[in-house]
Amino acid sequence: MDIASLNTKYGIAGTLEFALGKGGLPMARITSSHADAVISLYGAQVLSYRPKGKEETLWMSAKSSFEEGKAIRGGIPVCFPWFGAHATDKTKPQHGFARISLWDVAGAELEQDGTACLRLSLRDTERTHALWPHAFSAELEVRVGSSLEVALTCTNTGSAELTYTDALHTYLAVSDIGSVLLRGLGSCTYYEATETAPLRQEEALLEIDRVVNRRYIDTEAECVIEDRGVPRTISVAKKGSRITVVWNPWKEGARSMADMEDDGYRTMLCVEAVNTLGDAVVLAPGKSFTLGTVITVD
Ligand code: TA6
Repeated sequence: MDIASLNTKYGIAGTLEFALGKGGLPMARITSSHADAVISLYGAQVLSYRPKGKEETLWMSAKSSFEEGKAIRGGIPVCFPWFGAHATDKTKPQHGFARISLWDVAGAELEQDGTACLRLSLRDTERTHALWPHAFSAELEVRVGSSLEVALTCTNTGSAELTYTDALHTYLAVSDIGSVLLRGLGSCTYYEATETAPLRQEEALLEIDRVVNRRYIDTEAECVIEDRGVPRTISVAKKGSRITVVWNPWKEGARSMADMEDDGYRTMLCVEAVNTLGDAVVLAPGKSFTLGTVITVD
C-alpha cells in the first residue's frame, strides 16, 4: 500500500502519520500526548521513542543502513524466526528474516488515555518458505504511551507443529557506557556469547567495562539501566521470555561493524527479551505465543 493510502486508511489526524523516511523506507510517525515515536514498516522496527520533555530512549547508529536487504542498526529490531545465526545454515540471514522484511499495517488506534497503538503484520510467502518452511502469521503491536510497549505475537497457521526462537533486540541510548549500571540480573546464571560453561553474576549492579554478550537464563526480571550521566533510569520489563541478553560490542566489536561508528559502543546498551537456547517456542497448529517488552523512563 502506498503512503497516501496508508494515511487514508490508518492515519490519525495529529497523532499518526505515514511518510517515507531515510532510504525511502515507509515509517509511521507518532505524536501522542505521552511521547513521540517513529516506527519503520521495514522490519517492524521501533526507531525512536521520546517521552514528552525527555531525551531519546532508543539508540540508533549514525552509520546504520536504511536499505532493503540490510538490517537497521538501532531501535528495536525484531529477531524472528530465529535468534542469532541460523542453527544449520549460516548463509541464512542472522537473526531471521523479520527485520529485513516489509511488514503490512494491520491497524492503528488512539486510546482514551492518549496512548497511540500501531499494529503491523507479516505472513508467510514463497520467499519466507525458502528460508523457513512454515505457515505463520506474526503481529507486532506497538503502544506509545507513558511507557513504550512492544509485543510480538506469532501464530501457527499451518497444520504441523513449528518451533522458532525470537527476540526484541532493544538498543537503549545511554549518556556514556562508563556512567551506567545495570540492575536486575544479580545472582542470575548466564552464558557468555558462544561459551558453553554456565557462569553466575555475583554483583547486583553490572558495570559494562568490556565486551559483554551474555545470555542470562531462567529470568523474568525487570532490568533497570541507572544512567548517572543524564541522570535517568530506563527500565526494561518483559513477558513471554525467560532469557535476557545483554550486549555491548565494545571498542573492537564496534570497529568490526561497518554500520556502527568506532565510538558508537559508548552510547548504547542492548537489553533484550529473548527466547532461545532451551527456550525455543513450540507452537501446535492454530496456537499463538506473545513475547513482549515494556520500556519506561524515569
Ligand atoms: O544479541 C546479541 C547479538 O546476538 C550479538 O551476538 C551481536 O552479534 C548482536 O546480536 C548484533 O547482531 P547483528 O546481526 O545485528 O550484527
